[in-house]
Amino acid sequence: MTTPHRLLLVNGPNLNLLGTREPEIYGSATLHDVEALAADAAAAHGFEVRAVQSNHEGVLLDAIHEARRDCAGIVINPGGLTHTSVVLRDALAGVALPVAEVHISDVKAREPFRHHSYVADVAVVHVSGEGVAGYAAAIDRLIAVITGQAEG
Ligand code: CA2
Repeated sequence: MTTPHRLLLVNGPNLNLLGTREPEIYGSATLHDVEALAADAAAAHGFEVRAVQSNHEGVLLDAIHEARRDCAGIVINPGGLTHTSVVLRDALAGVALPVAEVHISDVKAREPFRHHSYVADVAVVHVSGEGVAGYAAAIDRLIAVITGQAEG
């Protein structure tokens, strides 16, 4: 089977609030801006993006499972689920697609409870603290892995 030129972009709980509160931490871009930026970054490499954001863990799991059918990789900002969710980690490990983990803020420079990620060791690309531009950086690096230009 040929590799699909499509990525799944997953934004977890509360990221629908981007651009409305806490701009000192998360900047002023909205979720819509992030999804447009991601689509542009992927298009530069001939890929498209299917974007999902949900405040419901099961919706995210279903989207991740579905990606097995027609996506080549997953870019995910799991939000607070990063620090709590074994089931999200199991879903990502279960679909066996390359994963890029993105955080807008520098999680290692924040509260200690944000320092551990259940997703980190199932991801091949990690971007944290680069603001929303980090989504584009993660997409560039993930596509390099998918196309064999970088090691996963
Ligand atoms: O820095 C990130 O991208 C985070 O994944 C964002 C999560 C946080 O729990 C992680 O530790 C780091 C929080 C997402 C909530 O986003 C909001 C955006 C604007 C206003 C309120 C919340």
